[in-house]
Amino acid sequence: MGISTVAVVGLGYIGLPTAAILAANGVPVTGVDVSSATVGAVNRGQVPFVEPDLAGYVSDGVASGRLRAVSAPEPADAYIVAVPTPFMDDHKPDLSYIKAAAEAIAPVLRGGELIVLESTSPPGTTRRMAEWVLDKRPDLSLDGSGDRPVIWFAHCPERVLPGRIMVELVTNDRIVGGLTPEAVQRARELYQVFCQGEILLTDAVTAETAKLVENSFRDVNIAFANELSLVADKLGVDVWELIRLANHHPRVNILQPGPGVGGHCIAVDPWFIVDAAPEEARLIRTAREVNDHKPRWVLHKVVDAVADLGVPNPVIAAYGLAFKPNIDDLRESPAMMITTEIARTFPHATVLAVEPHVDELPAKLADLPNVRLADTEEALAAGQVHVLLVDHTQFRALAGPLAGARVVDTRGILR
Ligand code: SAJ
Repeated sequence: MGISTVAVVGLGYIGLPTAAILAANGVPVTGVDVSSATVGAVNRGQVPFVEPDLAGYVSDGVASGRLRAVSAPEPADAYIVAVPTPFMDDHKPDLSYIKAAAEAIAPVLRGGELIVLESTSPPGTTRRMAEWVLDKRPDLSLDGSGDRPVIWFAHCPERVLPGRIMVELVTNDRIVGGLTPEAVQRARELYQVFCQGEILLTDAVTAETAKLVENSFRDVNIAFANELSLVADKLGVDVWELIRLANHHPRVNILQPGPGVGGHCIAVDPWFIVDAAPEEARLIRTAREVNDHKPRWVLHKVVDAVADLGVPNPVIAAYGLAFKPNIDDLRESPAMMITTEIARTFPHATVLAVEPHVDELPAKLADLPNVRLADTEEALAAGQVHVLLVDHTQFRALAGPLAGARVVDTRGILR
């Protein structure tokens, strides 16, 4: 059976771009989401979050009739599951969204469909997803055994960088791993519709682990840079200068330190490896701990700066809430965490949060009486301690205005 219709389950940062790019390539797509607000927005051709170029793809897809959002799965030839896989308090993966997606798809299956898991997942999750589907549909099978119609299961981890999603969806190489060789071939056929990169074929568990390894590699390397920032501070050395010089070595390429590692991927995925191999994944665990410690270290620097200022009701300006530059995504953001903790630590201070990419403060900050959203001009004029948390392009111009001010610069903006 060819793939002429696709359902994408989960219209978030990955699912919606994937649905839109399939529609742009001529495939009728239904996007499925449990949020009626998201379904409504997409059907009006709107995008509920900021991602360059996505809005045009979505509005074109809806206008062409090839992209439609619904609140429950409808029959399709292929399903792409792109739902969140957060971790729980003990760092164990929460697979409840995948289970819910599997159980929602199961009733509409006819046999012969492909189901691809794109969500970043611990090793073995594609197989568990298959079990959840087949538990609901014992009349179907993985391999045609017992003369039951087959459902093909595969994993194709998303690898796009927020901020460049519409480009990287097309140009990145993709890893496709199946529970059976036939599933791999069918999944390749689906991704060939829009992916111009190489499509690399393997089994499902290797594909799942490859994704986790990619993000752990980056986490470990950022941890190295963050650790250097602590070492350099102790030695009285400028870490940005230190890294710039070391990177002149032909085989050294150190990343940049920051206030910590944010986002829903790099700060999460390494824990899936630690959970799967706790005795073995020592470096990966330590890197997570180093990166998770960094926001607390920054908070201490702010406490020192406020103590040095020595006034009872200081005005503290925090620049940036997003988890990285030039996006509006505040999830797992160390800047959010630090700003919240500053406000709690100094209840008599006024905290001016500057985030040009949002119109209102997220509830967690809005609930604090001493925090409000401010623009850069107000923060520069009123702030007595300035905390630079995100290197948004517009903050690059702050070096001049902040010359001589009391600054905690976590991103090397003033360099
Ligand atoms: N960061 C630093 N220093 C650096 C680079 C990044 O502190 O030198 C921080 C950022 O500020 C941010 C965090 O790390 O808080 C993560 O940002 P990122 O740009 O490294 O990555 P993400 O989370 O936006 O996207 C990553 C990408 N993975 C890799 O580069 C290996 C992306 O390709 C994945 O698709 C994405 O995770 C995902 O969804 O898994």
